[in-house]
Amino acid sequence: MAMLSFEAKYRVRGGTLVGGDLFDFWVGPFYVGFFGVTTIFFTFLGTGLIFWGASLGDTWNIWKINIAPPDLKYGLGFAPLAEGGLWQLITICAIGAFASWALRQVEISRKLGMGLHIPVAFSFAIFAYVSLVVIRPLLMGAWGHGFPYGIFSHLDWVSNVGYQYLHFHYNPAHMIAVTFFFTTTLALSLHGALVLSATNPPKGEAVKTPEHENAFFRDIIGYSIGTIGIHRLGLFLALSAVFWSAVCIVISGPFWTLGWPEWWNWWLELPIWR
Ligand code: UQ2
Repeated sequence: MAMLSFEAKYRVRGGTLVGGDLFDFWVGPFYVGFFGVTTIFFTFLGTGLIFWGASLGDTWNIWKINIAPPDLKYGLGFAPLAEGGLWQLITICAIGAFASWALRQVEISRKLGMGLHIPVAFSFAIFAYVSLVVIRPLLMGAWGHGFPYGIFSHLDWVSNVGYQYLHFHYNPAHMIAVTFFFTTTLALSLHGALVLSATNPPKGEAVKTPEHENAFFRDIIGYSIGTIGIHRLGLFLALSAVFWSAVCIVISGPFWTLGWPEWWNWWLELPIWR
């Protein structure tokens, strides 16, 4: 079946979480749904607020535009629009848009009778963002602990917060996150290379099968994880990288205020040395 007729066949009513049939329609190739409407709403409002915030700054240089969170003195209250209030509204719009997008993924997955792996995976990315601009600021008692919205400014924020803990690479959760990021690239490069090598035989030869893929890895390391297994592993590695990234920043401040190198003193203080 050609893909276009396949899509027409599965462009079916139902699977909505909210709104019943009311928003159950498509605009061109795009499914709308209640959460399509809310995604558009939050995206346009949030983008408009970003332009408003940028217009209050002193540059239109794309790299240098900055919309900062409120000063720490505002604590967990609302700040005046020009003093971080816009940042707060933009944050609400961002979370509204991201959550709407995830729920639109849920509706489409339900329509197609698929698992919810895609929205679950995307929710880890949302969790990473929310841990930076909501969870950690809440735990530290001020919205001012969120990161600023700007290309260079958010890089400066990451560097400054890192140095506040002397050497972030000594943060054990950061170590785990980095290891998962690197392992993710290893797994994807193995997988991408394996699939392309099997599907690109010498001219005139038939495309190779998963049996060839299994045989390659059994020959070289004595183990093949399998064609579904590699995708389960990839999802696990990628989500673990995001999860431990969120953990590593949420514990910095709320649960550990010294330099991260000092955290390792527990090792030197073990009674085995006495
Ligand atoms: C594999 C397999 C695939 C793959 C890959 C492997 C046929 C097409 C890449 C090999 C992967 C292994 C052995 C796991 C490596 C472990 C880590 C932590 C990187 O066996 O099945 O399917 O793409």
